[in-house]
Amino acid sequence: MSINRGKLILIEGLDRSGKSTQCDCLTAKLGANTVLVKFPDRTTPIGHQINAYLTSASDAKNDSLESMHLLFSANRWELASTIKAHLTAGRDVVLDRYVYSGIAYSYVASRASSTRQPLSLDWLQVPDLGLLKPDVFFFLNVSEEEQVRRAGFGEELYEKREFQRSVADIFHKILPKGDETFHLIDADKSLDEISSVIYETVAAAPQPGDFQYYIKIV
Ligand code: Z5A
Ligand code: MG
Repeated sequence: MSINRGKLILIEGLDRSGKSTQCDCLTAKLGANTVLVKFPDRTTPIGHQINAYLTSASDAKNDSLESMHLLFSANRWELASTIKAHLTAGRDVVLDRYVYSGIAYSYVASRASSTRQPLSLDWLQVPDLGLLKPDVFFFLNVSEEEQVRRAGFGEELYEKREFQRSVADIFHKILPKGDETFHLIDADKSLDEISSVIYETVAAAPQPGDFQYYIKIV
């Protein structure tokens, strides 16, 4: 008898929207047969380079934006076969950020300087084409007022108000429309309210069939 494959669940969202908190809650609620994968995974050699980029104080970063974008994607590709193996073995996998973060942040970063060429959505999505598509996808939408109130905001490279406003705009432009696997969540609500909605939605999601891969993201 073959085992049912696990569900691939993605939680994306704006900064400080509570993604990591909700990923932890969901992983705990789904039980021991669940794996949590956070992107960027800063523990790999590629992840070390990404961490240095995100935590460096230098502003002279725009020249390396194309290579950083490819590194964020490579960081997903280096875990792609591990994720698929978990799903095939019947384990649910919870993703904290994924390809939409990749596209949105690089898009805005490439427009933050007038001295460089902005990166197009066509170019930005190509490195992630072929990655597994999530079976259930949540986007945590937090208001700007609530976002800046939450602990830790402003510690890393992209955590500036103007930048975050532009990130919110592009996320809303590129998020799936009319896709029943996609769920927009009001992340200003309490932690418990959000975690109940997420868990109930995952529990009610149909048993996934064949693996689906991104052939077009935006
Ligand atoms: N990035 C990129 O450029 N390209 C890519 O391909 C990828 C990422 C994948 C680091 O990401 C940066 O990498 C990010 C995008 C870029 N840049 N920025 N800015 P990260 O995922 O490592 O970032 P993080 O450090 O985890 O922060 P975060 O994701 O912004 O936070 P969060 O996970 O959404 O929130 P949280 O840590 O769960 O909660 C934040 C605080 O709010 C915490 O004190 C909680 O207790 C509190 N909280 C959470 N939920 C609630 C509710 N409902 N009510 C009240 N308070 C709450
Ligand atoms: Mg987080």
